[in-house]
This record gives sequence, structure tokens and C-alpha cells, in this order.
Amino acid sequence: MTKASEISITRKGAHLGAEVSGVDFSKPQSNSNQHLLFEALMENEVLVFPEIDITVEEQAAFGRQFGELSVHPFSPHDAEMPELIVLDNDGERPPLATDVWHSDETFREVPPMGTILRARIVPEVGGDTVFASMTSAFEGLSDRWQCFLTGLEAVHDFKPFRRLYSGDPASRDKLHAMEEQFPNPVHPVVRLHPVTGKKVVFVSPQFTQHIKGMTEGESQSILDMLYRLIDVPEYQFRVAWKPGTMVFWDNRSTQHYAARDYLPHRRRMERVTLKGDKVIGAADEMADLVTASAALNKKPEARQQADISTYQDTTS
Ligand SMILES: O=C(O)CCC(=O)C(=O)O
Ligand SMILES: [Fe+2]
Repeated sequence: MTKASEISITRKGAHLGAEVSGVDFSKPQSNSNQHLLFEALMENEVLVFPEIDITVEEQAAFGRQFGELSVHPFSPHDAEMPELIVLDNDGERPPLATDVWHSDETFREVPPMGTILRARIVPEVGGDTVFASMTSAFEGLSDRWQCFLTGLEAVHDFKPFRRLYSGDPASRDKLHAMEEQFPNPVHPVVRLHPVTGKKVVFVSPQFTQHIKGMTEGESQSILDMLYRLIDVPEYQFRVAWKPGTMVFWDNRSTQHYAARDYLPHRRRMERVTLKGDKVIGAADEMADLVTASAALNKKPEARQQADISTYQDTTS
């Protein structure tokens, strides 16, 4: 257990997941508490704050201390606070597709860095959310698979949200507009975590369409093999929500699945999402090393220029 000032962090899952207590959400976190929580998120990938009594404004203010909040382009959002997503489901209003493994919004060129979700109304049984460490999934692969996957790229798509625009011509026009606004991004299959430097499997059944440069059969076989890793119980951590439980997850290193086993009962969750950074592939890191080492073999005046451009490439 880590303790600093009044905050304590207790690891709960073997590969990911920790419980955090002692955070005062009624005021901004001190620099040292912010640092402690951020480090805890990087180390544990999923932080659970059990049964806290805060408003959505306090939840949003807490999130803003770790980055800018984003507005989801498809999910209906709150009129007063567009960064807030309310997931209020029951038998009449079932969830759209949160019971498919995913990292949030990888249909964006720059997907979120993290998500903060808080339970308001929970069913008596069911409605758990399962998280998987994609860092552990990568680490569990053999060297041969790790090498083979590094450098592959996959096309992502806002697949489940397409069904919101079925039907009349006006909806189809809107869909085309969304396709123009959110063209399918290409992300590395193995992502380099921008903070920890760890490698992460970054494909999901929810948003990944195909692996580039392969036949459909080849792409699907590899994706199926990678999706099976998400199902490995050892890589998972399960959250059983109580009213007030809040979870902050690192969206770059984990995936999640919201069990749909509580319908027709009601479950209401409130979410804010933090903007992320451009996805860097593990192969890009290797390419940078190759560029840097090539630069060292150049004549001195050329070396200086090459060093500067290498630096700019990695920080832009
Ligand atoms: O309802 C949940 O537990 C998770 C829903 C979800 O996928 C999300 O908020 O990103
Ligand atoms: Fe999600």
C-alpha cells in the first residue's frame, strides 16, 4: 500500500487495478496529490474510488486536473455540460454497444488518454465492468509474436455508431458528414505508451476494422488471436459497482467491457473523458533509433541537423 498525505492506494488486481481512498474531491488536488494519482494510474492502469459522494461538476473538475475534457461526437451528451455523457439504461433503453471489448474512441485520430466513470444507480446484481491490461497481453506473447506484430498497422472505424444513422436520406447525409469529420484512422497494432514506454496491444473488436496490407482472412486470423488475449482472466480486473463508485482508467493501456446482464433493471453512469495524444507505434520508436544511429554515422555538420530533426519528429 502506498500512502502520501491522506491518500492511500491499494493494489487489487494481479496485473491491473488499485483502490484509492482519502481523496478530497471538494477542492483542487495539491500538486503532490495530483502527481501521486497520476503515477498510480500509470502503474495500476485502473483506479477505483469506492463510494464517493460528489457532483458531476466535481467529477469534471477532478478530470480537468489531468487534462482537457473532450466531447464525444456520437453519444448523446448533457446540454449544460457537453463533456458529460450519461449512460442511463434499462430494459426500454438498452446500452448501444458497451458490451463489446474496446478502448474508448479509437475511431479518432487522437483517442482519449483516460476516462472517468461514476455509478449513480446500480442494479441489485450484474452490471459489472471488466477491464483488461493490454500491456500484460503484449508482455504475455512470445518474442516471435511480439516482433511480428510490431510495425503492423490497423484501420479503425466508428462501427457501432453507424447504426444511429440508418434509414432516411437525411440520416445518410449526416453519416457522410460524420465520415468526413472522422475518417478512418490508422493506428499501430502495438502502441508505445507515451508515459510508461511500455508496449500495448492496441486493437479491439469494437473499433478495429482490419490490419493493413493483408488479405481479409489473414487480418481476421491475427485479430481473432489478439482478441482472445483480452479474454484471458489473468489479464483482467472486474469492477462491481456500488452507488458512488468512480473509476478512472488509462485508455491507452486497457480495454473494457460493460456486462449487459442487469436488464431490464436500471443502471445509470456518468462519464467524462480526457483528451489524449497522437498514437505512437512501437515500430516508430525503432525507426527513431535507426534514424538516430544513422545520424551518428554522418559527417559532423549533417549530424547536427539530423539530430534536431529526429528530436522534432519524436516530440511533435
Ligand atoms: O457502462 C460501463 O461500465 C462502461 C461503458 C463504457 O464503455 C464507457 O463509459 O466508455
Ligand atoms: Fe467505453
